[in-house]
Amino acid sequence: MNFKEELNEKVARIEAIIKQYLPEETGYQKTVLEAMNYSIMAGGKRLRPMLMEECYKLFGGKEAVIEPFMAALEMIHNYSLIHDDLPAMDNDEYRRGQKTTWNVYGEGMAILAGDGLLNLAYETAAKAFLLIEDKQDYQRVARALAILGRKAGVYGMIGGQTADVEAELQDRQMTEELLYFIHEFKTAALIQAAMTIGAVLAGADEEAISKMEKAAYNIGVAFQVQDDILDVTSTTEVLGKAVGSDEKNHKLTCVSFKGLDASKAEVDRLSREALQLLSSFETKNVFLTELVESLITREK
Ligand code: GRG
Repeated sequence: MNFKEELNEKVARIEAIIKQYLPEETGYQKTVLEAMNYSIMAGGKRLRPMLMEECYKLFGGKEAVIEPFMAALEMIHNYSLIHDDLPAMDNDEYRRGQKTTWNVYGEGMAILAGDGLLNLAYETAAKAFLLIEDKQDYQRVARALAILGRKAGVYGMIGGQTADVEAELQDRQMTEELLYFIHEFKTAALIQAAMTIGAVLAGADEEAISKMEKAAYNIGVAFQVQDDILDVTSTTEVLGKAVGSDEKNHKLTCVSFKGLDASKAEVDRLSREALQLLSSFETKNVFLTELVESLITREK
């Protein structure tokens, strides 16, 4: 099987896992449940759960305990996209080639759908406790839950989004430090959650976990810089969302700060460093390496 076929197979498997944890659309709250399912099943690369599972496998993980965490992280990612698309934030009407959640269900329902997915994420991740028996595994699951909360919260994604929103509203002078703070916290934090949770649940040692956190930082920042690049070089058809939205929203990005060529070089440098870190582990995961390589040249 080549990389592309393997990737498609893994996406289908991840979607089947996520579906197991999604709500039934019944009851007086049916509309919000529909909006939650609409958002999470509207496509997407499933990059975060994929990285999580591949890191888990790299350190010898073989159990189902990883699955609720994979679903939970994708729920958190999708809640952040629903809220980010709202008129009060980026005011985007299309994502993944489909109408955004607020554009279909209205703003109030989209806020609630995001909140619903965020809560469901922790309810889902907590189900990992029901899949284990050893005391050692309980400690790993507890640590993984704490990582999820921290990296998704004010010391992670929400913190990065806060700095981003303020930089935009106040036309704050962008410095390299602020740019990297935003990229690290807004984007790399969830990638770090994915990769370190995989390592923690598989029982990797402390040195390997912190090396994985560093590799994930590089992958996450490179991913965001590539996102900045695609916003100016791609098309709405390929991306499935409006291009040029960073300029429209007065966002200072790596491209506006350093220029296109320097941004491309940055994606390459950060990714190569991440690949070096991954190759320094005793065990190998060829698919994980190929996945990181594919992100350097990703077109959407
Ligand atoms: C609103 C709390 C809150 C947070 C928003 C993640 C985020 C912070 C905003 C989303 C917009 C954005 C540009 C985020 C940076 C990370 C990023 C490039 C997200 C898109 O991730 P993909 O490409 O999405 O993995 P798919 O559609 O493939 O799932």
